[in-house]
Amino acid sequence: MADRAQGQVSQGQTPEGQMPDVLVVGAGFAGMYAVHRFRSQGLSVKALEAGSDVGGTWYWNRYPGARCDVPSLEYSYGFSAELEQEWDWPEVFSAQADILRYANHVADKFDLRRDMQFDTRVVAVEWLDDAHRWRLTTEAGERFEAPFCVMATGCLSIPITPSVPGAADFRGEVYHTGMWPKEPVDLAGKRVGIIGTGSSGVQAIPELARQAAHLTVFQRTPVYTVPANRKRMRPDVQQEFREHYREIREMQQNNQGGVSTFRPRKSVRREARVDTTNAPPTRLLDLTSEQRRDAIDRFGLGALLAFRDVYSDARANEIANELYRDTVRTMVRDPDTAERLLPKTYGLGCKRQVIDRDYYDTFNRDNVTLVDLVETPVDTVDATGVRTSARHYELDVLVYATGFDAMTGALLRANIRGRGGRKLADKWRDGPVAYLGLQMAGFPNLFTVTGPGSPSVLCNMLVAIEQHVNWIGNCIGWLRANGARTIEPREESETGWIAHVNEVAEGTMFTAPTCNSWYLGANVPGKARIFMPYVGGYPRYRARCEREAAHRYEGFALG
Ligand code: N01
Repeated sequence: MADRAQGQVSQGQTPEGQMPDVLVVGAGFAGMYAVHRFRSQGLSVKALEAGSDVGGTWYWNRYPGARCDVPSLEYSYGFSAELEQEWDWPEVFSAQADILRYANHVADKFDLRRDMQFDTRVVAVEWLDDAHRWRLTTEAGERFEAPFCVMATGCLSIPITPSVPGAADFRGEVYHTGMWPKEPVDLAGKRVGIIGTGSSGVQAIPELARQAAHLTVFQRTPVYTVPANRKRMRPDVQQEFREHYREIREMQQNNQGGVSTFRPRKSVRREARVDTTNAPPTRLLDLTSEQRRDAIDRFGLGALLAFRDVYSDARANEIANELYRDTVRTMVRDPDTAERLLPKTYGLGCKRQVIDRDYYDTFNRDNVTLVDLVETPVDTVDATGVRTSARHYELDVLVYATGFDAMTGALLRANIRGRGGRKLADKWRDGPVAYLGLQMAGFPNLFTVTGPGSPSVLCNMLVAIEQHVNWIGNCIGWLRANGARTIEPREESETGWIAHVNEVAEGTMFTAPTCNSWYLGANVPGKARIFMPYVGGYPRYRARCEREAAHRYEGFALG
């Protein structure tokens, strides 16, 4: 290891005392699989992680109510049949604690920690032109070097806290959902305020309301949220998945969002008998208004998400938005509160769909107050609470559920410098430019897992991660076998890909003029507005990556 006092270069010693082949930044699901995959192909690897253990998103986001919106049987690694067969999920959609338990199990089973260093934040990533390798510097001053560097830093890993005047004066407890403490937070008898009503806020609000004496929700933009599936895992359903896992993983590979269409037949007989000839049409516009109402009465608000035209046709979208609003008006008892909770300035499908447990019902509780920050903006935070333009709210605890500097935040904060010392921050001044979300021209041998321009957050993340790590591992293996030392995209590959990423996003609700989402960078003041993930579908994207590998990486320059 580095001699911190003298600032000497440590070359990221592996057990054999050599410089590793690959340095990996991050030990979330991407970094964990990268360590395992690279090791299994005979590469030496070292992963550096800012947290004290594995888990990434699921390590940091421990706020009450945190859980995944992809079924756990699918939001799990597919690389080990043994792992699939031995792990039991307690719920269909798992809570954070269970997902973190799974991450720990994987780390133990594959002995991943042996090649990981925790409590180590990377603050500089620099290409050494003459030595043809990357040098990583940590906050503590340690240095690591390797010919390849893989940024497995996550898409939503840099929490943002808005700069509210006086925020530092608040004398109560302050938390961010994305950096929730490991130790239990006792909210009993306390007056809690929460700012933010995105996925994190919507999940946290019902739980905080149950625990606190009083909860004040400071809402700037109302949310579209649909009720979550809350089923316990049935052992026979899990068993049936286990019997079909190879087929399921194959289906994931061919699904737009990386989630299979597998439906248990043996264990869920009743559903299997449903007469599909009476299935609802897939276009909302094809239904009469009575049929639309009936669909919501029977299947709840989530029914609106099943109609494809809601995402592609502005008329269908507005009909769905209005149906949504009408339904919420029936769910919240106080009409003024209900009206304030209705999203009116943008449509369904613009943002990542939020899934909740008891969100609207929480506003029927006596101990919950909704504050509309558009009507009465925050003036200041002071020692005892939050002052809006209308009044002062006394608080003991203030929770920020204010989101992340998504997709690019972690990469830019790592101070990456490529050939000739060129800063990634300069290259990305007008938005991220990368080829396939995997590599950037001018930054040889640097790979990003689920980087901007790849399906990433629009895909089952575990599927997207495994595909990227496999591609990177194969690429490094191929370079070695073919005597190439470096790889980076050709500039024209990059510009062509970005044009394609923009083209497929155009005309969708994601990029509607009324839409302001973190996908577009709109949640960070000053961030370039550009749609960052690839919306053209995972199978199409995967085929493009495979074509590159099959054609000797023709879109890349080799050195
Ligand atoms: O963050 P967000 P998030 N004053 O950016 C508000 C994933 N995730 O952490 O819209 C007042 O969505 C902001 O208001 P506005 C998932 O991909 C998944 O909730 O900017 N309010 C908004 O209401 C998700 O999309 C899961 O007007 C301010 C909120 O803070 C992503 O993470 C669970 C403000 C931020 O919402 C991010 O979700 C949790 C200010 N100055 C997260 N600044 C699941 O798997 C911001 N806000 C289910």
